[in-house]
Amino acid sequence: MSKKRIFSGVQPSGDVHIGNYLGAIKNWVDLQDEFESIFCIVDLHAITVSQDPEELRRKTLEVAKVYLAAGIDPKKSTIYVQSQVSEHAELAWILNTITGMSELEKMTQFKDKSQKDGLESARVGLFDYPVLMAADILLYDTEVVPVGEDQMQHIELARTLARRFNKRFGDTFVVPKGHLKKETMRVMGLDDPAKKMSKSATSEMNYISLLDSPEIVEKKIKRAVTDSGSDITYSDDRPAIQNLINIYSSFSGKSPEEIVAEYEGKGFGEFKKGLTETVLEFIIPFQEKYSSLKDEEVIELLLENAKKVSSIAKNKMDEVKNKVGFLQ
Ligand code: AQP
Repeated sequence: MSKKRIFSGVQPSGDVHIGNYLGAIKNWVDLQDEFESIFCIVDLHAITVSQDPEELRRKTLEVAKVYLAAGIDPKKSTIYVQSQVSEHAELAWILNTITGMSELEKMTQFKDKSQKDGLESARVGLFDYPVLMAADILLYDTEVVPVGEDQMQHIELARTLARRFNKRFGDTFVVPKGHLKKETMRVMGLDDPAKKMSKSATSEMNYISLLDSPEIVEKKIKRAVTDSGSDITYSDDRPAIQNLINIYSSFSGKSPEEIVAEYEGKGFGEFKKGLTETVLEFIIPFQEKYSSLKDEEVIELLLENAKKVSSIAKNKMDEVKNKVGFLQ
């Protein structure tokens, strides 16, 4: 029996942080044996907010190297760059014609991101982001999409559009399912546990980048906000320490209960020291692997893989164009 297919991606914008890793990339690594896996660097999504062209090129390569250094095995999984497969944009256009304005107006990510600089300066591309994401997923007959919780609303739209298209034009798309890892579906900001850890956060103290030096990691954890009281407990009414315990737990494999027991009677200082060591146990070898990757080899791999997935994407687009009624 052939394996089910998974698809997911990260935008080459800002610094890839431990929220992206724990919420998404780590799950991909765990799932790549069980599924046929396609992981994209979604640069078309990244330009929905302003970009510097040189920076975008550099970040695109950086994200590819992050995937590889984090454990995505290029023999098992296909990693490629979205803009190198033109069918993503082509399918997004067709899906635009079956998507309601009101469906996109409801999207939390658009509301949050457009609020940052004011609705007046938000671009149509940002508004349309979820439709492009639906195209990414549907193009490959994806069955499972492993993401963080912030993307679940977009996956719901992809499911709706797949069903709508199938109903109107006949069975064409697989209806995908989102896949969340409960404990890390929402890693919160170190400076504010009420908001998710985010690449575009105004303060660098919000996140730990996978490429932060050990000294910076230590400093950021030291400065991370904590709740009132001084003991280490795990509960919803202590969101800051709960978030730090979740991070500790995901990197160490220990349960929150084990961590709480380990730090019973000890204060935040000792806990943060343990957390720093645990995060660095991952980050240091990760960065060694990252530095050993050669740019030219990664660029070549990405180009080869784009050709490989293009044939899947092209077949699907031929089917879509035929069903929609384009002369072929
Ligand atoms: N804080 C988070 N906790 C868990 N998962 C997260 N993800 C993002 N932030 C968290 C997941 O990471 C994957 C890639 O995200 P993205 O690059 O597509 O952009 P995003 O979701 O918009 O992430 P950021 O870091 O918050 O970037 P900006 O600031 O640009 O919006 C996705 O699977 C996402 O769910």
